[in-house]
Amino acid sequence: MTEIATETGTPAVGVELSERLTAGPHLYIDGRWQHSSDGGTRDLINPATGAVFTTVDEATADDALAAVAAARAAFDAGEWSATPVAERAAILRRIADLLVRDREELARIETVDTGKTLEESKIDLADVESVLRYYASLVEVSADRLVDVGNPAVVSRIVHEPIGVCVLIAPWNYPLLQISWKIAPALAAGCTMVAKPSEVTPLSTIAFVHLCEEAGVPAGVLNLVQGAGSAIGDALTDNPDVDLISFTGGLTTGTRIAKAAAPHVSRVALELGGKNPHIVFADADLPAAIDQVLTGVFLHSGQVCSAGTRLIVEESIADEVVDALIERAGSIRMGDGLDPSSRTGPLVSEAQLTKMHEYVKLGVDEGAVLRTGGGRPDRDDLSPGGYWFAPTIFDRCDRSMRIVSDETFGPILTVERFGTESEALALGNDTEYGLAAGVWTSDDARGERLTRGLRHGTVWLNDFGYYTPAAEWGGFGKSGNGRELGPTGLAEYQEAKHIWKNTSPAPAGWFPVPGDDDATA
Ligand code: TXE
Repeated sequence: MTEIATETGTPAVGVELSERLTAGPHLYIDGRWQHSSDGGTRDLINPATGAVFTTVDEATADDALAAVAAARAAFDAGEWSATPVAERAAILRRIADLLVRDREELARIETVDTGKTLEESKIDLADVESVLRYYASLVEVSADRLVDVGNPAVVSRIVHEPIGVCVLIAPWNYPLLQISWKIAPALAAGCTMVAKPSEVTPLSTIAFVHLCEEAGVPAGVLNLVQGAGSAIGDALTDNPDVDLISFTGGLTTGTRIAKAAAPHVSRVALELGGKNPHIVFADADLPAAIDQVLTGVFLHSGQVCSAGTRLIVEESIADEVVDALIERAGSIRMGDGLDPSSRTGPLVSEAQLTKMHEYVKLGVDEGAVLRTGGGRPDRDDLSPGGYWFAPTIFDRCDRSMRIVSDETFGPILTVERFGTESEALALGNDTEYGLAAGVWTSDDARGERLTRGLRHGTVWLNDFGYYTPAAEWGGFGKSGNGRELGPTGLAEYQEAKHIWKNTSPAPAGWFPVPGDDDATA
């Protein structure tokens, strides 16, 4: 029996899942598991070791076209959208139950694929479960409404219908979590879809699609292809059969997808990351603020779209805060995610590791002061092939520096200092992104001014990083458009239709009827 092996010798996943995942096939099109049409495969690498741990099928553009065609045919057949809402909700709840059944195995898969700690993977899975249950409940409550048109004979209604065929593209930092934010509302709404996980971390999504199949999602409704965006991206996004593309990833890829979709007027929802300010005033609860600034930037080695990578701190407390952060950063226990003592793991890939080294060099060249980190941690116990990068802090930064303006997407904190509230607000808004921001102050009025003044999709006051399925998530500016989660996250997958019914039909009376006395008068 094949098991996905790790360097520690422990099987990465349980036997049941491991067999179907290692053996494949890994593409799921029109209800059939299949290999790539050209036999192509991709090796998956454990970021904690740099070693290949399994191989999956990699789709061709033809496979991607076939997946979209299957989703189109399934949608046009109309069965899924006509399935009673209660039944669709029951399937979502069944998927959630199966997820709970397999959570230990799924968590190990996510950890070996991404490098994140097992505890983080388990939290992700609990969140996936919540999202499934949230949309199952939400869709059961009709959002349709009556409109008063000022004529008692007319019944005017707004109803919501599935938008159609959706392409769901996810990144590698929260593979299953992010694709679940798309699959759950799309299924709830009655859409059909093609899911494309990141080629770097497809395994948990493959496992999840097995669970959806087991839960009774009909053939053609949920299709799965994985592969590099450069190979299959155009087939998925420049495609007249696609009604909506929901994408989470980088700004460059997001704008490319928006252009590809434009000729077809496909709806495009983008979540493109951020460069998130974390503002600390001198009157804040400092122990709490320091702890949350640390967590906000170094959790998951900073590979979080809402990571608080820009500390904007009041000058009078800046040295105290930065010194405390440096001390705490040095004590973060980094290690293999399967080791329960690890509090954070490696970066996901060699490409991300190289990117961090380049940003550190850039920061030093730009004149920022490197206070801690900046490279591989000085530890003999970390696997030599792993993608390790120490928590890094740059002090004395300013907005002219690219380490302050670019989304580094790794464990690099930059520190800017401010004197007045208006300076803090201006700095917090001085970014092309606008995904998330944090503010720490004990002054309620100031907190209210800042939370309203910051142009970001989520603002935490005296807290950082939390989200809930019932609250919208998304960004201002170049952090994207549209919203995931909450009722808006379901509306993304729906068309609003106005139905006007006259219970007492009558002529419009606008154009004169020949022979009518009034008309000839
Ligand atoms: O992302 P890409 P990458 C940011 C972060 C990171 C940078 C690049 O700054 O350093 O993006 O990461 C698919 N058509 N974020 O290169 O390319 C790709 O296969 C269709 C922020 O990994 O955006 C993957 O499934 N799809 C982010 C997905 O897009 C295409 C999380 C994301 O990959 C495609 C990750 C194409 N032409 C990175 N090209 C966040 N918002 O949380 C690629 N893809």
